[in-house]
Amino acid sequence: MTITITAFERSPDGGKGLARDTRVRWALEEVGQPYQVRLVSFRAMKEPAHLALHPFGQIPTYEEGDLALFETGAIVFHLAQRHAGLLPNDANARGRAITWMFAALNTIEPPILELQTVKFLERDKPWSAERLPLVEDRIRDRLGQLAVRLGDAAWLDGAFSAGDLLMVSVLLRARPSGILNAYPTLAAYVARGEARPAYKRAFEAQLAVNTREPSSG
Ligand SMILES: N[C@@H](CCC(=O)N[C@@H](CS)C(=O)NCC(=O)O)C(=O)O
Repeated sequence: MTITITAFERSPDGGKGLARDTRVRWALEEVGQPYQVRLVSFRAMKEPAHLALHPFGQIPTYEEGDLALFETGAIVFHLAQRHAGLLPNDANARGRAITWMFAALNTIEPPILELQTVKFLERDKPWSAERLPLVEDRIRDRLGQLAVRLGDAAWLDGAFSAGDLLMVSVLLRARPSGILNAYPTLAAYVARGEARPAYKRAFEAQLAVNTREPSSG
């Protein structure tokens, strides 16, 4: 069955791989599933056809036959459940890998997103300069704790899993701020994720979209 995901027609990051279709592309590459991409403009994302797939008018979405999903955590989990390569077979190890998926999205990603909000959406507010260090400290607290848990291991719990895929994806969004560099083991962990052939294919695919010449038609 053909898998179709949606992605930005032009990502605001210009192809740095920070838009969330990259993590879905990465998961698809890890499990060896071919996929098609439907590119959507910001305007189209808010129109009824896209809202029927994604109630919040965002990307990415995932369609496979009569199944339509949104939320990257759900999409990655769906792929990991159906295909080998992203979740261990042992029930307890699987539970722990799923725990890391939630930790990435529920515990690590929120303060990182908050930083983007402060920097880009709230920078003209009079309280923005005061709020910035507070949000940065919240990120540092979490990254410090995560670095302690990772220790000198390659991945968070044994073999690479969907938990690592989401954690690396989330940490990548903190890299532009420079905060990640203060945690060399986490920076190395992210680099290990980026070195995976499946990540490279996913990154190149989204880059190709974002660096192509605009069509004249
Ligand atoms: N929690 C959602 C977040 C989706 C999301 O924020 N998508 C961004 C792109 S990375 C988006 O579509 N932004 C445009 C908008 O919200 O209008 C997920 O993980 O899928």
